[in-house]
Amino acid sequence: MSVEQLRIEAIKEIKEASTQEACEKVRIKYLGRKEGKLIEVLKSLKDMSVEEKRTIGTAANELHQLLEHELEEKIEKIKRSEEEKKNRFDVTKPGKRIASGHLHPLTKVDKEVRTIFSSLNFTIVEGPELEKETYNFDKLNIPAGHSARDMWDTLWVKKEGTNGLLMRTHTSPVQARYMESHNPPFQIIVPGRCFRYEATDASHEINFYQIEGLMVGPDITLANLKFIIETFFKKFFKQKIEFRYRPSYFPFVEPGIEVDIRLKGGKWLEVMGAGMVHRNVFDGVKYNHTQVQGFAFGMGLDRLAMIKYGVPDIRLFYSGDVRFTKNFR
Ligand code: FA5
Repeated sequence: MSVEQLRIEAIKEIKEASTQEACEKVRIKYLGRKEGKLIEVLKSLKDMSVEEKRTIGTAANELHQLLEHELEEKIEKIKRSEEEKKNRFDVTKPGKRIASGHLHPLTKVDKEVRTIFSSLNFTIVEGPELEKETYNFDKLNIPAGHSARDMWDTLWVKKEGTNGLLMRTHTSPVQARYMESHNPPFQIIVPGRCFRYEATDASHEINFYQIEGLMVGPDITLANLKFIIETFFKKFFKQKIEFRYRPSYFPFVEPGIEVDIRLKGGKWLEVMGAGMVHRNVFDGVKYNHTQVQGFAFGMGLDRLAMIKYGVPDIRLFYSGDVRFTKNFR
């Protein structure tokens, strides 16, 4: 085969080679030291005339250089296109997950509680966090000097005779506020933030949330309280629950009770204070206590969230640590 024919053939094959391996095969076929086609041409030179040796030898050397150059270029080209392929946007690949925001677990529980009570026909009412002493205490049958004031460690903002200002220690003051401007029958819940001047621990914060409940009408009894509470907890925990009612004391209810619940396989947990509204509270808001009765309850929203999500320490909710909150997507 002439050098020229070899050139045409080899160039054609280099053009057709689409991988690095294919290029290597072409290189061995034409430039291989042992059996390469060009070596064969050089071997055959020994039987030729001096003139032929010179022209064919030179042509063979030039072809060698040419093919090496062509192969090198082709391999570079293949490498470049492989690199491009790797970097190309592949629409068939699964997408990257974009980190999106989500609600705080306490906000979730708050929303859920509101939804359940709304479905039971309760109206949602709110009241001020900075509260007058009279609403937080006096109108709830806890006059100045009453030892029951010690039940609530209070953050006072202003002490002024009996007209002090404080950060409300519970949501119960909204009971009096609402009754002063509304007539029974009604049923409300009051979700809201409360403050207590206490040492914090796994179940106590200086700032936490409560949900107050109040239902007043001509013939409301403890049986209504029991029904509403049990319906609420069953809807909230979506499982069978055991209930325990213990006598307790809060100045604004009579009788006063404490409600415990037990979830499947768990232990008894105290979840709320409750009772029948005290006649002194009705008298204070100018209701006729011979004509109306009512029940009230107050529960800790943080405690509900702790039970629901198995959170061991209330302080985690307020830590601002996203490693904690991101568990509640
Ligand atoms: C009260 O605050 C009453 N106002 C509840 C009430 C309302 C009784 C209506 C009767 C009628 P108590 O101090 O027990 O009660 O608080 C109620 C709930 O708030 C507790 O069961 C607990 O879940 C939550 N709680 C109280 N203190 C803290 C605190 N420091 N940190 C977190 N949660 C708290």
